[in-house]
Amino acid sequence: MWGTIATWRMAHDGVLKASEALQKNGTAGDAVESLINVVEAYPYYKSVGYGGLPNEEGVVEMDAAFMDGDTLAQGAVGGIHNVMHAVSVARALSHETYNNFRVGDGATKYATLNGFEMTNMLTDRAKARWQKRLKELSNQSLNPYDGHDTVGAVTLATSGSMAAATSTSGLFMKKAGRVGDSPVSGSGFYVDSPIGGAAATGLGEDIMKGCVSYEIVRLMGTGLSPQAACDQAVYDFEAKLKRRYGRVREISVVAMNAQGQWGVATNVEFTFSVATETEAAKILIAHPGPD
Ligand code: SD4
Repeated sequence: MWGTIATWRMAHDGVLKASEALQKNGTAGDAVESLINVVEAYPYYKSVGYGGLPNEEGVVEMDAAFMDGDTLAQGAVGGIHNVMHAVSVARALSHETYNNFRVGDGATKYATLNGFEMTNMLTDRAKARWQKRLKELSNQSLNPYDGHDTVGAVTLATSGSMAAATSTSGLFMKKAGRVGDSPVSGSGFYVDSPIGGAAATGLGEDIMKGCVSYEIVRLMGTGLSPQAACDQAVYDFEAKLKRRYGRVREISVVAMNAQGQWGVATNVEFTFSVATETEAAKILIAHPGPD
């Protein structure tokens, strides 16, 4: 069995590409990296890679991660800049013995030294939106939370190996150096080949309070289906956060298990893309679950 699932409609072309590779017995790691690379390179997605919206200083800072579900090896970057494919840098870091999670200038330096494609990630379109927002902000208070989405994906190869990865430019108008859940193990992503994998999107500051992706994989490991694990992880956590913290923002998750079954849960309207050996690639909409 092979399969892949990824957050948001923007992942669909990447899901198609990954599906082709997985059908031909491609590896889970190559498939998930190529899926995310497609999204990173597309200039009109405002929240990932090239064309991603900048922080409040006008700099595009990206977070990304890669995890190999066989070895549990992980690599991640936080606040990296001027790099076309942050997830590929994260994957390269996953092969290192030490220094697997690098941030800011250190992450960018690693990418430069290791021959990754460097480019100014701020497109004219993204710059114009930033300038417009700066003008609006001189009259009103800053809400950095409009305009953010992460591409997060899980892949299952015919060999039974699994991988997970994420990439995002984070919150529009975030503070310089702010890092969200996407590169943080167990929060934005997690995968364990004999069990399954999960990825999250939404407000990182909230997702990190619950290590939501790890929790989904843990629940699948107790025998829950991906759907039951997603429901329990998201809705129990959402209720807890409301009780204990007073409010909760966007949280959406996707998961796939080692059998290619999948699940999603969300507290906002949420699109995702999925394909498996038995289901043609499609974009679906998930609606908020129990309050
Ligand atoms: C972050 N989780 O940086 C990311 C952004 C996101 O839907 O996924 N928004 O907090």
